Amino acid sequence: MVVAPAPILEFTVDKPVGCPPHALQFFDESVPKVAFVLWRFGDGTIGDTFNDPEKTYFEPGWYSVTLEAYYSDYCRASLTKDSFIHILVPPVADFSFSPEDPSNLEPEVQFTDQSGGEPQTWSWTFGDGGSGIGQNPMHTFNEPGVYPVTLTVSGAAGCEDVVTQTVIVSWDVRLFIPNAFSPNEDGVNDVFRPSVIGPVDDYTLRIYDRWGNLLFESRDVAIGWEGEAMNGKGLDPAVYTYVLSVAPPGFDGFEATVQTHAGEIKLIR
Ligand SMILES: [Ca+2]
Repeated sequence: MVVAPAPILEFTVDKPVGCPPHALQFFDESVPKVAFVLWRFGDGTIGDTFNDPEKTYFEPGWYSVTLEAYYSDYCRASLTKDSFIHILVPPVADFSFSPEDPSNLEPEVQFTDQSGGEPQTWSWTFGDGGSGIGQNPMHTFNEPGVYPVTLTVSGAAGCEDVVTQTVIVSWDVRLFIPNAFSPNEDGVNDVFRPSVIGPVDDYTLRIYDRWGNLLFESRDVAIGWEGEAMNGKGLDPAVYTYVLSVAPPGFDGFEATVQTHAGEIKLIR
């Protein structure tokens, strides 16, 4: 029996550090190369018969790699490189934002990074054509709509993660409703007219007396109650009831939320 001399085992790898899933290639640099080899990749998997195997690691960690060469009939040589492959822990992208229900009245949104791991850079797109960098950017949405906001974080060795959340910016209206007025034609506070800030798609103001009789109705923001009944007769000083219903426009398929307010209005002469 002729016993071949033991090969001098050696191997290298093209990319020893990476993010999962990390694909790399080992190179058998042994002299002489042995036809039958076994690779132990350190994650429980093995490869055989290939001198230069490709391999993908899926989990973060350090991996020791062993090359075993079977030469002659019963001879085996092996080389282990400890902690040869390093698969990094990628960051996990996440964020919150405030207010959670922005509107035309509150269009500035503060975004706050909540990512896990150790991101080193942050890249944002706000879904309206705007973009930003930095960990906690502020963004102003110029009009109501449904915006997909995407945060991309990257950590060591370029490990990246991406998350998208939807920000809904709605139309909103703010109302200021007086509780008294004096329709005595002195030019001061002669009309009961709630003031409305923001766009209005639908508006109804109704005034009732204490018996529930309708005294006045307006469907125009600009037209208020001058303290008269339906027949134009001036009413006596008393407390009356108003019911006000205001709806901002819908947008992107969203129905607007109708605001309804009821209360008392004191008529003073
Ligand atoms: Ca007055």
